[in-house]
Amino acid sequence: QTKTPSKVDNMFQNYSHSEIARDTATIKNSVIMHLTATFLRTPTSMDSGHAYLASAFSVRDRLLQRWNLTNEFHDRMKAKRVYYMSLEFLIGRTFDNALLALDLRKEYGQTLGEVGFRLEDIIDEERDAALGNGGLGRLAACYVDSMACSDYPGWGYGLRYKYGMFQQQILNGYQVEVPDCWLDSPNPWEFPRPDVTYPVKFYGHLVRDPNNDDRYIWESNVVYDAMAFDVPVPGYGTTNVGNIRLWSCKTNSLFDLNKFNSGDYGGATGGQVAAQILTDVLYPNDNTNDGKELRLRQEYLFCSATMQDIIARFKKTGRPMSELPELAAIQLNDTHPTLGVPELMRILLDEEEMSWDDAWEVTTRTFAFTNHTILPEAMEKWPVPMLDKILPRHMGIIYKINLYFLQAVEKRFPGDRDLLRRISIIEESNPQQVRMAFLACVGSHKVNGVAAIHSDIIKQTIFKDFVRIQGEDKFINKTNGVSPRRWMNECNPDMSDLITDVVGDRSWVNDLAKVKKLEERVADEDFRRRWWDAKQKNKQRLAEYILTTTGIQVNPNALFDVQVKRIHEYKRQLMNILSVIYRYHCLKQMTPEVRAKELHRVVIFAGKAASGYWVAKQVIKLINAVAEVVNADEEIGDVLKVVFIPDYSVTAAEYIIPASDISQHISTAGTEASGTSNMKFVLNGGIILGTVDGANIEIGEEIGEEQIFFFGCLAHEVEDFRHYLRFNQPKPDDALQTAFDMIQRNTFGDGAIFQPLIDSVVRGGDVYLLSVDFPSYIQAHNAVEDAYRNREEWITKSILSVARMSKFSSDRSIQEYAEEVWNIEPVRVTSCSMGI
Ligand code: F55
Repeated sequence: QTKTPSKVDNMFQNYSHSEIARDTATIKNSVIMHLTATFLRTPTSMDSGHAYLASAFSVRDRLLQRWNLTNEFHDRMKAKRVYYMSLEFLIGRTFDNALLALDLRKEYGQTLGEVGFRLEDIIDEERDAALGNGGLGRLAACYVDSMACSDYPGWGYGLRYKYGMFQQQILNGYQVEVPDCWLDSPNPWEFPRPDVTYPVKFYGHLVRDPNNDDRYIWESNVVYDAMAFDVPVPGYGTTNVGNIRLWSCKTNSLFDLNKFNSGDYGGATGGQVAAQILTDVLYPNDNTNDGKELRLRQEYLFCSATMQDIIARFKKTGRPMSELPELAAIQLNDTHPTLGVPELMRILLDEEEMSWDDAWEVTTRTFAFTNHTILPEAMEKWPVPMLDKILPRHMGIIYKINLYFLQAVEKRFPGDRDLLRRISIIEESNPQQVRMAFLACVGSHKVNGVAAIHSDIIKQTIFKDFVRIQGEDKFINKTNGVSPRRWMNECNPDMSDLITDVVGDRSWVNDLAKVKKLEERVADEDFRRRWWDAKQKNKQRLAEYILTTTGIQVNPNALFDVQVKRIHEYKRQLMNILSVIYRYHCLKQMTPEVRAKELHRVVIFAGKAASGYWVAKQVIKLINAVAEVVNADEEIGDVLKVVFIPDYSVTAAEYIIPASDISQHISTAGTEASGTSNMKFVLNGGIILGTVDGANIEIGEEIGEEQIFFFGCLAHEVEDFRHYLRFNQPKPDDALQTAFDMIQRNTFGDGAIFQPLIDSVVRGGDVYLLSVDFPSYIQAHNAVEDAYRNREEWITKSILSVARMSKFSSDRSIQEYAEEVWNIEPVRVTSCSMGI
């Protein structure tokens, strides 16, 4: 029985007009309700774990109300949607974020206080949703946050990994990986949607449609089901709630009745167990592609379920398929979701029975593609035989896309065989490989890099021929950004309160241009003092965090010098620790009197190495070996401490970033596409020591060169240096040689285990140019020290930096994508404009 529309509208009107309850009595009731009815506890038997869960479920109820309102509203408005397809969403925690977005932090703090808990402790009970590796995954999370806050109708699509990014333990100085069983406890922030489930086929064979040359029937009996879980994304200061739809995998032959009837109860559900594997685990590689077949199947499950869902949602509008690009824009977060392109083609050709040309037009107008790296080892390529076996229909479609593309190019550039070989989507290697970046490029109407320098580089390197063929306008820059909600307001409450005082209200959180006003206060003595004190308090908080996670005691009055990011050779943590070794050497040479006058410094590292990346793991071991010797050296005392904080995560970053004085972003020029933590550090009043690379360059342009410490060779010089070093021994300067000598003389334990690291510089061609940049790196460190000693100058730098950083809000990035790539507009959700 269906209800009459008028009755539905009446119900909905009542529902949508009832704003969420904010009085503490109602909140307390709902927390107690969840405690008793959802978790079978009583107020007397409540521990902080259950206090968190009950509070979180009560916040979730309030979010749900707005979630429904938002989606119903967008449906009714037939708003154009953007779908951000990403294999990774590095969300972190949600509870505090939701409290701030809904403006309920005070109320929940009070309610929890009344039952004997501190809000900060309850917040600490939540586990991170770590469904990503690093920058790329966190960017996706910031972008969905910005879409929600700026009222853009946008959803993220991703995978619900049972095991997220592994947890890192440090044992005997080495990284040990521990599985991240984040779903072992109830997850208040996901809504299972068993009704939103799609079948996804693998393997099998093709049957040609005798009446339609473009159409095939794909027969397969390996079918998985992808079931949706929705993760709401609360918009700050708006009714709008975004969504991340994550797919979880199971078989669709739920139950094998024959096996069950023959008494094989285990076998009857065996299919389900096997199928789980597809969404079981996140691949823990950043910037490397190891080409595993399971990963390819993971990517396809994701793309197929997402494309089926997007089309099902589009069909509800009743518009013809040819109008898909008017109502949907799809962004590919790197090449990982590129199978979405042939999958959309397959659906349009085989199921919607469109012609090839019409289907291709719809596809290319719908997709756009973001490139995040040019490191050769990160480029996705799949062997043709593997793709052909797992996805025979898609392989056929890719061949045809390539054929038509090459034919068009041949027409415009007749006889240029080498051009065709270079741009072919199929690499003529043995076996042949599908170049996913080229497929993504050909299947999209826009291709972008993630910082100005990176967007230039990709136009001159991997997409050079494509720029000539498809035109300059297709290749654009969209400099990354970060969410001021999480990366200022949430993680740095004291600095945020100060900014709020200056701006007059908290509206800067959604409109970062307003922080410009800080410049007016740069000479205000009282303000400057409070600015310094806020940083000191954050350093105190980090010192406590370091003590509990490592047992190392650090002095909060020392300079905090931070490098936290994935461990990778191109990011050059090795260069950093070698400079620490050299500093240690210099300090040891000094008389106690001279040494006592040195600037005190805490060098902080954190970051995970991919499990199979041996060199990166040795770097972690070296850092810990140096830390052990230096920290135990009584002569050195507080003048130098070295800390490796284990298990870097979004939550750890929220402690670390607000506490930094100087942070290091020291990749070899031209290798870090953008970086996003560089933005976070400066937005929290920290100063950058960095190379002329990625977004460092634009940060310098915005805040002024006096506010940033640059060093090292430039991107256009790298090729010549590398060429030179291929044929000539590198020449370490005295400082670098001293550091090598100390390692080899077993100052930090058995030096032999670190010889491969030294060899990567002196014998391996020094691909990342440590020997080239080391002298200017040491000089830059000295400049930092001089500047920090002049406290007043330092405070000025810090305030001016934050004031001039508004470009790096992800709200700006998202607005640019919306206007220049997606062609969508904000839709403000209001219950009165529901027209009911
Ligand atoms: C993950 C999986 C694969 Cl197969 C390849 C790469 C990655 C990954 O994590 N990449 C990544 O994080 N790239 C980073 O993207 C950031 C956001 O654009 C950039 O700021 C950063 O420079 C880049 O390295």
